Amino acid sequence: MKRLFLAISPNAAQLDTLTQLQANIGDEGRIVPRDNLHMTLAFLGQCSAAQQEALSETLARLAHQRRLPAFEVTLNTLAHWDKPKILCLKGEARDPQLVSLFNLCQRLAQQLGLHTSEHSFQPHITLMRKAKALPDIKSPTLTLNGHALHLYHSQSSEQGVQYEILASWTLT
Ligand code: 2AM
Repeated sequence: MKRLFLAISPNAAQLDTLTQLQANIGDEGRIVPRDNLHMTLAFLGQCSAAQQEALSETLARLAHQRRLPAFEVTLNTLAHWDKPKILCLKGEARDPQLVSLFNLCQRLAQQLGLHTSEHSFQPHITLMRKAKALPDIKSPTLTLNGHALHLYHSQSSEQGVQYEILASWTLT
């Protein structure tokens, strides 16, 4: 079994902006390493090889049929979420193509008997975990262009959790 999730990766310039922001949010928590920064569309939980294969086949077919929508989303609000104790840069899902991609990912997860989101969709990138409070600093504005959907494997290692991209599909 592998712990998997579907997510979007910021580009290099956006990663620079995010790491700069991280440098200003203090040290009362665990900074998410640059390589781990992502915007989740579906956390799938523990997946069997068969579930992973079925998911990958379906996404490959949909990508080939150009049925995975590209999108834009603006993240511009720094938020502290009490329950998961994270600090994130968040935005609103205004682009119907993003809403439709989110719904598609959730539907696939449900069809495969995987974990589905218990919350309404709030696009965000987690910057810090075990965060205690919201720092009083100005949020940058980040516009993500979703051009590719990635399947990530979340692995615990001695250096902490590491995310490996197992597969990617083009959004159109
Ligand atoms: P996040 O996007 O708010 O950081 C991999 O664990 C990713 O899936 C994380 O980035 C995490 O949250 C997201 N995720 C969503 N729901 C989760 C859950 N129930 N358990 C663990 N991670 C979850």
